[in-house]
Amino acid sequence: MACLCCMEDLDFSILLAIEIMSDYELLYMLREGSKRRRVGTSHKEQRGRCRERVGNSKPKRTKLLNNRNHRSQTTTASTATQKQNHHHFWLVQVVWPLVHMAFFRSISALSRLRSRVGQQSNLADSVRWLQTQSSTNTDLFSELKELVPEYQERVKKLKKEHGNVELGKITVDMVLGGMRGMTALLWLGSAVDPDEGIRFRGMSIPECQKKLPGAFPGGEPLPEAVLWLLLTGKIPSKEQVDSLSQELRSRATIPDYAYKAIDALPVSAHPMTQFTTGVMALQVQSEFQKAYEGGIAKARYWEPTYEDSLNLIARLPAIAAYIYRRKYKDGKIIPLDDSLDYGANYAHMLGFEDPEMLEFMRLYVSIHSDHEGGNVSSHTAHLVASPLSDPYLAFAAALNGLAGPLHGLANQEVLRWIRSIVAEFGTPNISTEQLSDFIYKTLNSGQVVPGYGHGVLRQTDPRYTCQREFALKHLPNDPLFQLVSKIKEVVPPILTKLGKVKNPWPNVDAHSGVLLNYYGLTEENYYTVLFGVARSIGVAPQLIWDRALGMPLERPKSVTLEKLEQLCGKSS
Ligand code: AMX
Repeated sequence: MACLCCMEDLDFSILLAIEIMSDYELLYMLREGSKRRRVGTSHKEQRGRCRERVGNSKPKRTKLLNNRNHRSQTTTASTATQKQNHHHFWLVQVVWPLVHMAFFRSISALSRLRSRVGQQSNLADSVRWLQTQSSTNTDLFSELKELVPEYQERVKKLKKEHGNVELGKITVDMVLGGMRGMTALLWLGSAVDPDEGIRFRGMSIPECQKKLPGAFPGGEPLPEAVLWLLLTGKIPSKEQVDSLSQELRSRATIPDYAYKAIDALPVSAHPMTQFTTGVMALQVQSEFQKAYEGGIAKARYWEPTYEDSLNLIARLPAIAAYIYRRKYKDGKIIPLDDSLDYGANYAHMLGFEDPEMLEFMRLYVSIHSDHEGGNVSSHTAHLVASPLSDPYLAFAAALNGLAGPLHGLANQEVLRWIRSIVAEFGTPNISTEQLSDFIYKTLNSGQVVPGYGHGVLRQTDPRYTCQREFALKHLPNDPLFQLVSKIKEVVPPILTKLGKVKNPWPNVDAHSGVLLNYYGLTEENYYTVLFGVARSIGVAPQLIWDRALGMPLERPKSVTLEKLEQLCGKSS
């Protein structure tokens, strides 16, 4: 422990002590592992027993020594050599491996903690980081159930002890400017930094790509893993993710009337209109609505909300795929494949089998899942759920917000705009001047450049960057990808010159279309449906937490224009 004294940060000492403690547990677990497999005890029970054993180890050892002393007094054959052998046994078999393991684990813990010194400066952050390292239940509901009381306590404490702490001031600009920069929502799953972009439970996209389980080693993060992370704040193991995949597949049965509700719309209806209709039809099966009508207690609201949320997430790909098959293909339903994960199954039900497309869908769904709480779709879901509307009602409302061209529909607009460039010049291989002229033409006709700008971000969206990396790896010579790369060079200086655009850089929607197009999903009007399926994975966890934390009906105060003028008159 001497090295701890050299450490500048007390957090490190505490965390290192936790790490070392867990080494003893680990050793006992390793030794007990084979027994556990034989008798079939749960991991959790085993962990409890390990704790007991660590706690009891000293008295047991003393007893053993006493017994040995007793034997040595009564047995004349107990020689000095036997004693030596016994000591040797303890030294080699028990003490040395413990010291050895504790030493090396301490070194590795130290280096991991040291590498975080720049990022994590307080204990709360560091402990949160440790919490994301592991979890034990393979069942998501059980995992969540353990966490709910802890989070409830944290929120209760905050309200009681710090309810009056100010988070900022509200200006006229904010009221007239779409509430930009107004911190007014609790959102557990993710946060957007203007320069760094999204972090899912504190983890950037590259970190998620590294740490979350994929379909194969080194593969893109599985959407199920993102769901687990967003809901629990913990990094799931592959075993946990596989179990969640299986659970989602088992919940994915679609009632016939949902297909019929979609069929009642003309095929020409926009895919997002068909999608919202399908979600509304699924609402008939809401567990929350049934439980509420049955008089469920407030403390248990989150449980049927969890059921609805998982059912909704599980059923969306089949509904969404049906819409695609109905509108653009032969209308035949491709059944779910029991061997595939969530993202791959969605691609499969759409009619795609190329492993690269399946992998892209995993990435696509993962990165489109969540983008903190203030964006139109997420905020809408949270708002609509606040008077206890069930997750289906809330999510259908969110989809209607996502269908706006300044939000989720931008992905369709981007590919349409890129195609119009190609149509104008007859080739995607155009000069910088030609592209520049086209961009000015768009702006001069009073339109926005789709895929550029953002309400919060002030740098290139990391969701754009990871799609670009995927494209560089798999389709570097695709002409439309090359055009997208050129657009990224030409648009920002032009938008900057306008003098009013706060963020001239590309957002998530600037890239997805060319990748989908490359893999054969060419119907751009469908793109927002993909976004919608993904968004359920970000929105649903917050709806569950909203109910678990007893979040109240949302009801901000509005102000009339006259009152605003009057207030401004007073302050000038
Ligand atoms: N092209 C042209 N003008 C743009 C622009 C763009 N890409 N982005 C912003 N502007 C303009 C705005 O229209 C506004 O003009 P106005 O004062 O004449 O009304 C001015 O610049 C200031 O806007 P801002 O503060 O920079 O942006 P915002 O927060 O009001 O809006 C957004 C953000 C995304 C709606 C806007 O950048 C935009 O319209 N982008 C194009 C559409 C798009 O890509 N949307 C997808 C966003 C990501 C997502 O939600 N999926």
